[in-house]
Amino acid sequence: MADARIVEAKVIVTCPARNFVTLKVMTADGLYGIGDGTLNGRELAVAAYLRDHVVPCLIGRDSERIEDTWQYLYRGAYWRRGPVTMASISAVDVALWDLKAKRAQVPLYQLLGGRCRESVRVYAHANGHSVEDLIESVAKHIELGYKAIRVQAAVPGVADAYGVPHGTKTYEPADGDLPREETWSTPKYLHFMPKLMDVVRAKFGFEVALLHDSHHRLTPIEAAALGKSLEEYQLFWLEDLTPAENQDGFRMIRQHTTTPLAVGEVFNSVFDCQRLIAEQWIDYIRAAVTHAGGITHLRRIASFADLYGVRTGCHGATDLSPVCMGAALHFDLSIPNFGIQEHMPHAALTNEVFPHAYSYSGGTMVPGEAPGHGVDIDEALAAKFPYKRAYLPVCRLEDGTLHSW
Ligand code: CS2
Ligand code: MG
Repeated sequence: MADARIVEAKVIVTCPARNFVTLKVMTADGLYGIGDGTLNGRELAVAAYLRDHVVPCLIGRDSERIEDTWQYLYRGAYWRRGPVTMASISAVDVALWDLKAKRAQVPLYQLLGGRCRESVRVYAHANGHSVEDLIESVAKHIELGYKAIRVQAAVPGVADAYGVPHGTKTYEPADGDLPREETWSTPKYLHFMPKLMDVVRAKFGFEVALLHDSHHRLTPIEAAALGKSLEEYQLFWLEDLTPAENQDGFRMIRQHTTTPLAVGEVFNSVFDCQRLIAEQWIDYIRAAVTHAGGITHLRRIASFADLYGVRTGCHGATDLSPVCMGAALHFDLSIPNFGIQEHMPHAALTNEVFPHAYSYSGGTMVPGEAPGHGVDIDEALAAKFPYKRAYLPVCRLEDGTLHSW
């Protein structure tokens, strides 16, 4: 008889090219499942929350009771929501789904209702220090088979545009031992964006889907103006136009533009997007498995969004570990209202520490057929890369005012 009681849970913090927090949950019958709890720039807070407050509650619990464990950690903590809590709950939730699917010896998507599609459409990141660089980067990604591409370029006269690497390194924003300070100008950006999209569409036509991320830097009326000025370029979406703490901010954007809107990579609960979805102010919800309470809660968000014709577009930056990517692909495959999945490939070293069954080809990904979510951690290798403090940058306007990064 399988004994699914949890006997041990380990928090593994490792830095193979960047920091990751992984939870490994072991059961009495010798199986284990793993979950991602990485919160970029605040990793050790999640590690401590898990180690000091969550792990003691897991020992002896029945790992098969996923929903009950979710409720226990969410309602049972009294203090609800917040990125640290929800990333911790997610790490547990994904580890338990992994365990359940391994015990059933099926790939996770089978437990989530089976496949709704053959593969998962993904989008890549193209960027450039100049328009010419960006064009080159888009061309390279088209060659790699991507049918959907996010475009970010340096803005003339602006010291640091979001999404463009410093120097020749691959783009990885959390690169400072202390937060690097960047400088930003919204008027210059708003002036430049239609010119940029004009060049990209002239060069590549309208077949490739184009996306763009404003990274929370605009006010609602500036966002509305941007959406309107880009309508003729028929973007797949404009992302994070304005900070979404005030969900009603999106009402104004929606009144002015038909450019599709995506938001939600920093959300950690359905309550962060309840009005955005119910009022149909957005088209894509970007919440991620790791930050929005795991598969259990993300499914709830997706089901709610489906009622209002809102589709998913899960965050998939490199600060979400391969464990998150694996889990996300099973989720993407299994829900009716899937939209697109972000794909920012991990460094080779990250992939070595997290061997995985998922794969990319021709603009799509599949999670693979391995039992569970199909992602593992090589603990011996992970131990060779200790945590290294790294912060995301902060952003200031040209007059020194602190702005949203
Ligand atoms: C970005 C992220 O992928 C995206 O859309 O907004 O790269 C984001 O900046 C990082 O995940 C922050 O940790
Ligand atoms: Mg983003």
